[in-house]
Amino acid sequence: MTAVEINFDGLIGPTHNYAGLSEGNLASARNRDAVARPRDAALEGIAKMRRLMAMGVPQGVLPPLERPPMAFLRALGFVGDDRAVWEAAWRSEDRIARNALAASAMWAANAATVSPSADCADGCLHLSAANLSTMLHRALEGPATTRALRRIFAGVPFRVHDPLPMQSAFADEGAANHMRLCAEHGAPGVEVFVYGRAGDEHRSGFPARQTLEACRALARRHGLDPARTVFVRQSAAAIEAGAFHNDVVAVADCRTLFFHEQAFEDKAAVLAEIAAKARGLFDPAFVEVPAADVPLGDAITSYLFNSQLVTAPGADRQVLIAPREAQESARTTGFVEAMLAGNGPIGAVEFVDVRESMKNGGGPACLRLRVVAADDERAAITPGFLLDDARASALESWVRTYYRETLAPGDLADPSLLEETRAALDALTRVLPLGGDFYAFQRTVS
Ligand code: SUG
Repeated sequence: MTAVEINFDGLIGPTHNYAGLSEGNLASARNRDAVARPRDAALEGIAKMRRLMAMGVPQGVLPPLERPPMAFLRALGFVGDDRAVWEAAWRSEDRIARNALAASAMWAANAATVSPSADCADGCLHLSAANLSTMLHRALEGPATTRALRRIFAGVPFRVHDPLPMQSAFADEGAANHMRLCAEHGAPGVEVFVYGRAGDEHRSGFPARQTLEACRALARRHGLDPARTVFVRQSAAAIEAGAFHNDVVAVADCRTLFFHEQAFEDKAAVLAEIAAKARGLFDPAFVEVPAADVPLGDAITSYLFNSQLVTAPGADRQVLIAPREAQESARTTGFVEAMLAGNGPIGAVEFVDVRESMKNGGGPACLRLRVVAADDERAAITPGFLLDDARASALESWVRTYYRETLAPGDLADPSLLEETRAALDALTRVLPLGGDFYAFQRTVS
């Protein structure tokens, strides 16, 4: 069956700012309290979507979530009208208020884990929204993300699952810790789940945000065949060096796994298991980046692996869509030049500018959720969430109308930001087919 890979990018929301919320994410810590540029951020994101469309790769969009989520603040005992709730939250719990304002739903690779129908026992395309339970600001995303996914994937061929239970034993960060290898998108694949800890394990150091139990539960829900499913432990060294998700040190597409030598705890066992489970389906192509060429620290600063690895229609070698920052590291560029000059599966690198997202630890790959859809499934996606030139232009003019140019820490408590954000999101529900009741503020009268 023919199938295409569609990248659904998170549209960067109007409250994009740098709050230093993610322990273990070095960029987020480094840029804490920097002045953010929400308008540039959103336009950079749309420009990246346009680049992919120009390569012939279909592109979709996920809406930003409502920030702050008022129900969360009210559950913490803040009362009054929305303005009073917001002001009271800032007066007594400013860190909680900053968590409530995060535009982190932009990182769509953490929205869900997706298994194409070719891998699932019931022949449906399964999506499990992530619970993102490790970080407070991200733990607020799951229910609204599920709602968005149900609007987009509303048809018969789809199964959208709620996030896993919020307990630490089931910590799940979605597709950022999931890879799929296959002969071609529509063929059965080998799904690789990467975890940082067991559910009951207490590690020291930076948090491991994905558990083995969560991975197993996702595989069960999706009806994956154990003969084509691999569970891999991420190396502790990678987590300690700042790889808070697997997609900071590895990326896969079709037959190719592009990874850092120190990405996995037991590399030899991982490669052997993938090769064994792929037997009869395809020959995997392992492209390993040795630590001697690109030390882990350089890989994480340059974000080389947080690239989109793309098989473009008609191209004979794959393209890596890398962040501009990868050009700034001599060791990374040295490796990339040598790789392109060889005759491996990756034949080109294109650099994109997503600097505003990068400063919070989100590269090109973080901004997209990949959905492999067979022809009938693609046709069943709610029209209007797939981009064409006209809709991309409509989103750009929406951003130019509603977004602030800059957002500094001192601007965040301003209740007019709350009102502006609502006006923006309300207008968005007329650009994307979200309906007039998608956001909570549209459903409640305060
Ligand atoms: O979860 N940053 C995000 C970046 C997510 C990147 N995603 C992937 N690797 N797939 C995170 O750490 C920082 C927000 C702040 O500090 O304001 C943040 O949430």
